[in-house]
Order: sequence, then C-alpha cells, then structure tokens
Amino acid sequence: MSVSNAEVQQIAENTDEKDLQVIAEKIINGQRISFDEGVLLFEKAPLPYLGALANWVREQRHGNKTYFNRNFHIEPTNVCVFSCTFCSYSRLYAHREEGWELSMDEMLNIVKSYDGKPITEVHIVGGVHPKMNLYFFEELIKKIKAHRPGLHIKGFTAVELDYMFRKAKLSVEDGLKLLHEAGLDSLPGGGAEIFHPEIREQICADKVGADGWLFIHETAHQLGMHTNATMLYGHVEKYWHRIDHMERLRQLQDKTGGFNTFIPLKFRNKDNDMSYVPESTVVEDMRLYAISRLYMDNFSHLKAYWPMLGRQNAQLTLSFGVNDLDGTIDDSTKIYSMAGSEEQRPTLSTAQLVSLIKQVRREPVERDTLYNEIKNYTDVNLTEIEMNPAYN
Ligand code: V47
Ligand code: SF4
Repeated sequence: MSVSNAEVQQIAENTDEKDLQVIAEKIINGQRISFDEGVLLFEKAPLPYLGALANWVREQRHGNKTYFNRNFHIEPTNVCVFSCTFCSYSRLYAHREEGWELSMDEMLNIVKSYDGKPITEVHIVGGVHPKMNLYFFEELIKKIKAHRPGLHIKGFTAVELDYMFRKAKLSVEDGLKLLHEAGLDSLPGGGAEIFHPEIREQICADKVGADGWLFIHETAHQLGMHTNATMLYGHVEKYWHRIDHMERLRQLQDKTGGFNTFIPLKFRNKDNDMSYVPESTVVEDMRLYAISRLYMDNFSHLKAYWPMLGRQNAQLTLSFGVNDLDGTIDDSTKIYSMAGSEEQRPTLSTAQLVSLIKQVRREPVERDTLYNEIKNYTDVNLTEIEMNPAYN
C-alpha cells in the first residue's frame, strides 16, 4: 500500500503534462497549490496520478492509521422552514403532519438507550423547526450532560444555529456561548453545501449564505470549540465552484486552525427536487477525495462518510487520501437513506468497521471527536471484538 518518495517522484516525472509535473513537484516539496492548479487537477489529472499523490500525502501524515469513532445520531425533527432542492428528508412546516418531531423525553430516552455502551459522541442534526428554539436545545444539552457528562455533544449545523440565534435576537457570539456553557462541545460541518452564491441560489437560496456559515464557525473557533466542514458535491456545480469552496475553508483554517476534518458529501438524487441530476461516478468520487487531500493542506483529517458512499466505496477512498470513516453510527440516521444512499440501515458494529479497514490493509484506530486516540485495533482479532462487551 505504501508509496515511497521515489515512486511519487517517478509519477510526477512520467506525466506528459508539464503543468501536472509542476503540481506534483510542489506537493512533494510541501508547497501549497494555487486555485488555478486545483481547477486544473479536476480538469486534467488522471486517477492514478491523483491517487498516488493523495495517498502519499495521507501516509506522510498518518501512515496507515484510519480513524473511526463510536457515535449515535439524534435527529430532533425533519420539519424545516427551508426548502433546499437537494433535500429528500425535510417536510415544510405547512406539511408537518408528514414529518416527525421528537419530544425532549424521546430524545433523552435515545441517549439513555446507550447507557453502559462505550459510545463517545452524540451527533445532533435535523431540520429547522420554528418551534424548537435556542432555549429548548439549551435545555436538551444540559439534560444530556447531566445524564452522561462524558459524552461529547457535536450538534447543530450553522444553518440551524443561524436561525435559532436570529429568532432569539442574540448575536452569534452570545448564542454560541450560551450553548457552549450548557455543554455543546463542537459543531458538525453541515449546511455548507457549495459556498458560491451562483450555486447557492439554485440549491438552497433561503438559508444562511457562505459568509454567515463561515462566521459562525470562526466564532466557535474563537470560543475554543472545534468544528467540521462539509461540501455537497456532484450536482450542478462546476469544478471551480468546488475549489472556491475549498479555498474559503482553507483560508479560515489558516486563520483559526479550528477545523477538525473536511467531509465531502456525495449528492444523492432519490426523491428530491434535483432527481433529474445524475449522481457522480465512483471515479469522480475518488478524484474528488484525492484533490481534497491535495488542496486542503492545512486540514489534518479527511473523512469519508460511509453511509452515503456505501461500504465498498468507503474502503476505496482509503487509497485516495481519506484517513477517517466517521463512526459506527446506528440505524436512526434518515438524512441519507431517504436520499437514496447505498445504506438503508446505516449501522456497523465495531467489529464490522474494524474488519472493513483491515481488509484494505490499514490500521483501525478508534478516536474521540477531537482525534485523541482511544484504541488501536491492529492486533485485536475480530472474534475478541465481537465477544467482548467492552468493545460493543
Ligand atoms: O448539509 C442533505 C447533506 C448535510 C443530501 O460533521 C445530502 O461529522 C447528499 O453535515 N445528498 C447534513 N447529501 C449532514 C452533515 C454531516 C454528516 C456526517 C458527518 C458530519 C460531521 C456532518 O447532509 C447537509 C447536506 O449537505 N445532504 N441532502 C442529499 N440528497
Ligand atoms: Fe432544511 Fe437542512 Fe433539508 Fe435544507 S438540507 S431543507 S436546511 S433539513
């Protein structure tokens, strides 16, 4: 699996295209590639070239280590005041009887159902419900922390937060402080989609724009919270929109260093207003992951969200720059199954996730949300994991 410096050098020299040679040299010498070079990679670079370079960078940083965590999701509601055209999941407030809304107790019961299990994170994300306000979620966070203080709460996209703060007439800083003090530990990366207004107008015209999204994340970083960043790709955007998106994130990361991981999300086209748009091919997906690894040089981690890609494609990404496969999750995640993802019941046991990683000769390492290592499973055999309650 490992690619040596000499082999990468050879790939760079074997390329007929002079500009691709220059880019490869830059990457090997640890220099940053430019906006135009990023676009050129999308336009011209062959898959083996991208794979070799991205894999080399990944192995320089992380060797064979492939991270995962143990988490579960709470989706408080799919009722949403917004109407993103790619979304298969939400129901407008006017049709809320078709959607779901969990009560405080129902959400706490989900948390309690994991009592005694070695889960380290809860990921809370959902639609933007006009009646579930900032103070409702403040109370939820406090109750979760009171029940299980050690559980890391990663919750609420910048879209949900922007709406809650505006409705409560609080500044971003005051709103974030309130939730942080209640026990919110970090922010997930959702709602970023594609930052450029030309695309946002077509796919999510009515929700917070790029500047608002970036400002919320910057403010969270200033308050000492870590956050993630996503990019919804493979629909109506052009290559340069993708690089524009990555460039804005790269600049903010230079400024704050507060992003944990970059998560490209493949657009799935089932049952939404963009069903006429064909989905990207696996080759395009792998090229995208590799270019993300090469362009986002100040993001330590690149995550493939396996429920979206499917297990086998997620395994493939581990040769195209990815070093994280998200978590074991559970079967309550509806955002992707409703959009037509490979995984109708996205749940993997620890043994299954470890086995996926081992099958492609990588080292499975359980981490917490902030990438502190919890356990390296390289030398643990699968039967031991299946039989030992401490792992499950
Ligand atoms: O912002 C919605 C995406 C995101 C579709 O931070 C779709 O660890 C594809 O951000 N096809 C929310 N994607 C989920 C999210 C996330 C997921 C996993 C991990 C983390 C993290 C964050 O889901 C939305 C949107 O970009 N999404 N509909 C669709 N049809
Ligand atoms: Fe609402 Fe999020 Fe769906 Fe947009 S993507 S409609 S904000 S749930």
